[in-house]
Amino acid sequence: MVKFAHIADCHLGAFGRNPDLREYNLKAFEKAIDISIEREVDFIIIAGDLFHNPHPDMDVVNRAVQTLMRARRENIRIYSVYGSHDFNIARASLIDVLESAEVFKKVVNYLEEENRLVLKEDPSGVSIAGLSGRKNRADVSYFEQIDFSFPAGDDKSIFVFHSPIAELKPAEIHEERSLPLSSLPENFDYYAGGHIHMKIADSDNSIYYPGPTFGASYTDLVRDERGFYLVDDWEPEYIRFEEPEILSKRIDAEGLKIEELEEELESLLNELMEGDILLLKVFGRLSQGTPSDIDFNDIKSRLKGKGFDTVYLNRRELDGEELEHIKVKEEKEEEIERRLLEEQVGDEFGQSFGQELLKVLKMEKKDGETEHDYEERIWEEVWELVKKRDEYETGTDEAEGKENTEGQYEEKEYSREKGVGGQITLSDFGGDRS
Ligand SMILES: [Mn+2]
Repeated sequence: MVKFAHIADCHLGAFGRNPDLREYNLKAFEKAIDISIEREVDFIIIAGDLFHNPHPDMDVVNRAVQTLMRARRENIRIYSVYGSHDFNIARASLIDVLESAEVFKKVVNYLEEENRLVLKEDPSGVSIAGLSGRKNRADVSYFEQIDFSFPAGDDKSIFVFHSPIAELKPAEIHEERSLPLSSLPENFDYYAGGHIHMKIADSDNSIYYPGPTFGASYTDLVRDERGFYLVDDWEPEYIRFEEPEILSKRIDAEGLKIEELEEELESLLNELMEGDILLLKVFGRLSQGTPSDIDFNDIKSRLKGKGFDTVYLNRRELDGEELEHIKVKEEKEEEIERRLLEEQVGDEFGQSFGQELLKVLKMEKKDGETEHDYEERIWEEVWELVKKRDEYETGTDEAEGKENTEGQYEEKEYSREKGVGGQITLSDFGGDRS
């Protein structure tokens, strides 16, 4: 009897600006692997987005490899596809490096001449095939192009993918970005999904999404399910992580005067609260005063003093009545930029996005670099930043009950040329690039 773990959307390296959340995220992944080892699985499937970006920090890589190698030393095989985050169209991603080092095997194995996917056979006798995800409509058309008529066999089989399925997806994901159920290859015994950051189980069709092990955004953290699937003799069991305990608070500041918002915050500070992580969302338009009249750093540290490991403040949707006058003191250029961003941009992510964007835009042309190459380089860097930001601005905040049109899975139409002559090639899609 075969036993395997189905993990997805670990996003290792996420929350780069919040060391506590970054650590929680890494720990959750380690826990998933360690539980898989304890439960003596034959193999582990990682259905994309193992890393938060294609070239993560080396300390994150080191933690991930140490963890994966614990499983490898117990002779547990690991199979993966690219997600939308850990894939880079232009350069090899860390996923490629880990495959080369035989930490795991990619199960995207496509024969271009024959236009078909090849199954990889695990020593347990289970055959595995997969397709990687892309932040792009390309993956939809890809599924339509590939011949999925696998040679019939008696082996049990698993199909790994990193895309939303139209019939199963949450409402905020656009229909046209999703695959119709009918586009999945038939007759697999288990469909191991990734990309959707919530647990979805369609037992009729044997399609499962475990959702993230921890999450990579505020919206992910507001959702209360984190974990992975452990599949024993083809029966999926959801392993839910009860820890860390995440508490979510919201303050509607619509129409409040600044003093009234301060009172609200004070009364929150007097509330009895327990947990490891506090998520605080303050939103709405003040009728008088501006958000920067409030010392949010002080509020955060006082909330933290109530026993939380970390306080994650989201005030992107908090607006003031009038714009402030910008005061410029005698300070260095960088300090002015940093201060203005802190004053004008509500959240830490936006502030660091602004800083990084300014840094990129100030990059100088290298010696010998052509104008064209220089522009390309700047564009690539900006593109990477924008992708990160779009991913951060995640989908509908359910508790809020209103549509957020900037859905996590919605992509803007970027006029990027794809592949040769604009054609989408398999290497665009994450196949073997050799
Ligand atoms: Mn993801």
